[in-house]
Amino acid sequence: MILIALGSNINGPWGSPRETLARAITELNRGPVRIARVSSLIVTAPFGRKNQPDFANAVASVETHLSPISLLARLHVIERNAGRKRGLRWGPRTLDLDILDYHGLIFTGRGIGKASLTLPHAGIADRSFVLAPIAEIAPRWRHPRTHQSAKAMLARLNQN
Ligand code: PH2
Ligand code: MG
Ligand code: MG
Repeated sequence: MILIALGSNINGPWGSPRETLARAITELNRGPVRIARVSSLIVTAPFGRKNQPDFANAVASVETHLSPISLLARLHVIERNAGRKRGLRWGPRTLDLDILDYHGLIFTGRGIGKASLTLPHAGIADRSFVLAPIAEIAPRWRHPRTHQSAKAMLARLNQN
């Protein structure tokens, strides 16, 4: 299973964060990439850097023969078309598309440009805004490293 996180917290050329996520789903479902499932959209308080607008978040599962890097390149094109400017780490963005899991692959290496790519995404365990949508659309999914379900990870997160 390939899981992609979607996030937006400022208006862009595609409209509001909610409209931007809807358009991003349409753009993702093109060419070599097919959307399998899309979670409910949730509005979440900003994580990491507090003084910024709330986010619209969702998770989609996709099917593709693209490699992780080729898929990442495709995500970056969609982010750019949505008006994304790369700025502050954890700062406001019109659209963020992150690969959360690529068929259970465990990998850290070159991403695109100066960025590195880590799979599964390093932030899954402490972000309820990805765990809750994963639990919704992929209840049988397990974290490739810890083998915990999203529901179990969410329960652990809510304990702390
Ligand atoms: N993305 C970030 C930083 N903080 N907070 C929420 N609630 N949702 C996000 O998608 C998000 C965030 C960096 O990618
Ligand atoms: Mg992100
Ligand atoms: Mg990102």
